[in-house]
Amino acid sequence: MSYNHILVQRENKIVTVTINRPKALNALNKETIEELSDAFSALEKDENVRVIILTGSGEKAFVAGADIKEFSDFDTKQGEELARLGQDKLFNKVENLSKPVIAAVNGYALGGGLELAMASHFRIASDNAKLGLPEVTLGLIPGYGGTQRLPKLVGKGHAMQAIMTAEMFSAARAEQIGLVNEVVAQEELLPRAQKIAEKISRNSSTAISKAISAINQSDTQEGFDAEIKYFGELFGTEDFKEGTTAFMEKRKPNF
Ligand code: DAK
Repeated sequence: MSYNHILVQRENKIVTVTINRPKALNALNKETIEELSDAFSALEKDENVRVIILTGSGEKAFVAGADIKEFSDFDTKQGEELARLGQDKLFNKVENLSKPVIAAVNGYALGGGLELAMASHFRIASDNAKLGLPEVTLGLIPGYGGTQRLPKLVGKGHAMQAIMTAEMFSAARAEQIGLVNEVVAQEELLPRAQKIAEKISRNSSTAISKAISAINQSDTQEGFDAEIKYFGELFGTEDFKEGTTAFMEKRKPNF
């Protein structure tokens, strides 16, 4: 499928998905959400893809939120329907993807943009990034999982303050409270993301997919059961044989 609002670029087994509406600071309109949903489904199925980097086009924004011009005349029903559809089609899909998704936050990550970064498996940011959930300034609350994912990442107190004040975090502050893992200079952002992705891609993709699923259940009792089940299952995989054999033969594994 060809896309109007996103770019999908491949380098070996690492794919970079770039949200490409720089004139609107990469705001997420319905079509962009559909395209991202389609691209993530295709990448999930593609056996030649190991890791996905998600970023925004230009030097100013990762994603400056949901497209305000598009939802400004929605009513109650449309709001709820679209929040549910967006969460299922994109945000939950990204979070539960069996392949790692790294958000490379290259500027503003606001509202739906920060929610998309938070749905990704982890985040690194450029030093000019600004992150926040300004929905209450529009008379809304975060509608793409922000009230649920932000407290898990930064704790309830920081999440309450961020959502109530609608203030933006600097990249340094975001790193301090655990919202992003690392901050680098803007020109270093994609090379750094690529380097992390390469490191991940040398490990067992089967094991990584189980780890993602287990970690995603980490705040439930089922998480412990899932870990036990996956752990057992992995003993029956080719990757387990290759990993342990390589260790014994004092060589690097070839997954
Ligand atoms: N939507 C649409 N256009 C946007 C946009 C957005 N979120 N953010 C920026 N733009 C557009 C601007 O309108 C401007 O377009 P033109 O006027 O040139 O046509 C262009 O991008 C450049 O923006 P600025 O001229 O404003 O650039 P500045 O550097 O001066 O300011 C800024 C950058 C990021 C501080 C500012 O653009 C800004 O405050 N943007 C809005 C941030 C924001 O409030 N984002 C929305 C958060 S709320 C829903 C589910 C979820 C949500 C909504 C509904 N349903 C299920 C229905 C989520 C809502 C949110 O994300």
